[in-house]
Amino acid sequence: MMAVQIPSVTLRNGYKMPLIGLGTWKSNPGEVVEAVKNAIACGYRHIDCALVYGNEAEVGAAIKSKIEDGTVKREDLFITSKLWNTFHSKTLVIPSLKKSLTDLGLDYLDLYLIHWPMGYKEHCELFPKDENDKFLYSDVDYLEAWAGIEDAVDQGLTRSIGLSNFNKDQIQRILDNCQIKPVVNQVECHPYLNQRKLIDFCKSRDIFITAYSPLGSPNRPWAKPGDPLLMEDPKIVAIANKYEKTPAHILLRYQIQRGVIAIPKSVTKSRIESNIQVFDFALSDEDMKAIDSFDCNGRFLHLDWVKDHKYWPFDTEF
Ligand code: NAP
Ligand code: SBI
Repeated sequence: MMAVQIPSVTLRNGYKMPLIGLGTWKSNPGEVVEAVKNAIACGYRHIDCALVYGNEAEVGAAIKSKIEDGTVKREDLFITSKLWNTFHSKTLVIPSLKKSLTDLGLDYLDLYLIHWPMGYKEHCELFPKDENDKFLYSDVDYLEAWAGIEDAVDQGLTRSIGLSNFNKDQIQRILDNCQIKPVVNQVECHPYLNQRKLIDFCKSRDIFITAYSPLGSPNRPWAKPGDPLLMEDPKIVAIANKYEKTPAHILLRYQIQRGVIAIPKSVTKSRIESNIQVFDFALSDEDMKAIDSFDCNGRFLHLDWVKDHKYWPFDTEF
């Protein structure tokens, strides 16, 4: 098997970020080691991680193994992690980042993101809730978390920093108050929620969009029978048949062709290998426009169970 060469974008600080990365949310510790090893073997160089996924130690073991067997060097890889919502206080940022580094077995990250603008109650479990199962919040301002994350750059713990799940007003507030600008905003993005306006806003500010749930996150824990399945949408299937590709290929090609980085998750060897077979064909302008037209504000990760948090990001147009 020939490893695929995955193209990169160049971030505002000169570092390169591969256009496709492996997602790791819901990848069980018992399956993610093989998944990451298989991914690196077939050409992935970008892995999307987070402390809250509970599997960074296993991702780290796989990275170590592929460095030790000579497949890659550390500097060939682009490793992202994310600051969880219970660690937004400035004093908690660096210790939390160091926990991710220790688990991943790394001495620096390529990219560290604020996972969500909302803070949750600190010094608790990762999902602090009261006796009625209602989330407990902190009102720590995400600007404080950003200041902590900037210190991490100064200390050499991460090369780049960015945001996740921030709306345009929250991004602008960061830009108006920062010392170091974010290079990326990672958000849900696929044909049902194509994020055209947020992409244009970010592009004008030199911020790349990373598309999470690019395949529609069919295994999200709250999926219900009868919910729409993006990969089975007849309009996507028809385009896939026309190009003799799979629906996943069409969804991933759509993103990279519009300059958006995509991080499909899989623990299945054949799908991990297949999901990077998107650099040998192009969608026509008409098909790109057709896919654009499937937008229906179809958000799968709305987190409306925390919609009364003052920083819940989804109460604006974009
Ligand atoms: P996704 O990548 O859209 O979908 C993953 C699902 O699709 C898995 O069930 C996977 O199954 C299946 N799949 C993968 N390739 C396939 C193919 N070629 N054909 C058919 N099925 C396929 O969903 P996601 O995990 O929500 O999003 C991707 C990544 O984005 C996450 O893993 C995480 O790293 C990141 N993310 C970030 C945030 C954030 O708040 N920043 C939120 C959500 C996600 P198998 O694994 O069983 O193969
Ligand atoms: C988790 F580890 C647990 C729940 C959960 O729900 C929202 C989406 C999310 C997240 O915050 N980032 C993800 O990749 N998935 C998540 C993660």
